[in-house]
Amino acid sequence: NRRLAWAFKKSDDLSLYNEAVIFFDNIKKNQNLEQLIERHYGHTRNIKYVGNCTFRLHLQSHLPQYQQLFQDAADKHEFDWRLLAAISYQESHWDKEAVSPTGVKGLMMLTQATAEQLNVTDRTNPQESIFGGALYLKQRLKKIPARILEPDRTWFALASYNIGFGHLEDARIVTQKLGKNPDKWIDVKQSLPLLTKQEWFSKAKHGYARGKEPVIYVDNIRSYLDLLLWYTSNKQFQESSTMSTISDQNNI
Ligand code: BLG
Repeated sequence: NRRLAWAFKKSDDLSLYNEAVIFFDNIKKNQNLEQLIERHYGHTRNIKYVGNCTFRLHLQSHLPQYQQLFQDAADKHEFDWRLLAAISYQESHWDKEAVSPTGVKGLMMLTQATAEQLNVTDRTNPQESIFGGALYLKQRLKKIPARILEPDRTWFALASYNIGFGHLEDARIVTQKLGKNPDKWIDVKQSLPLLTKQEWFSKAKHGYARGKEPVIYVDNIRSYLDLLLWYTSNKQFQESSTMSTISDQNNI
């Protein structure tokens, strides 16, 4: 943790300083400051976990095999490929054979039911999994009310990808009941965990849900996305990624 400060030119004229004090008072009162902090730092409390060297190792050892597929699927559905790659890292650590104890499988961890709905026949096939996951995310996005703007729209779609649209709707209703804004991720992320509490899930349409999971899920994806944006904008990454593609083609 580092504290931030604003610096002002030393002067007898305090008018700028006074305006700044009023400005910060206002954005604290109307919660704009809280929104800004959530938008830029809300997901970084897990950064110790994602900022370790495993991610960097996987970036070199696993990502190059799938990068083109992420790019193709992203082009088809108008996403940033790094968002799809971040989801896949959260889901499977870019392991195409990944399987959960409940049988959820593949790079994008599709359930059997979701795979059937998407016409995915082999969930361990990277192309089918990535294109299926991208289509499913697109469908989730379309279900989010149009008045919810980016980036919250994407965070809602991700939560729905993970926990299902019904439970997300329940959490939004809880948010409303608590007098908060059901269209803001910053508020809904506080209500989702309440779906584990009988007091709340007994009144929810879709019942009990492991509501803490989508909150961690979205935070982690945001952190992976930040890291991917950072690494891929770095010239060295671009060179090493091209090199690994060339050496793959030559079976080196
Ligand atoms: C998601 C499905 C949603 C489904 C929810 O589960 O899977 N998403 C995908 O298949 C992409 O369709 O919503 S529903 O159709 O409305 O019911 C809820 O059932 C997947 C989640 C589950 C989770 N990962 C993608 O995020 C997972 O792997 N859970 C493992 C649980 S355990 O470790 O086996 O206990």
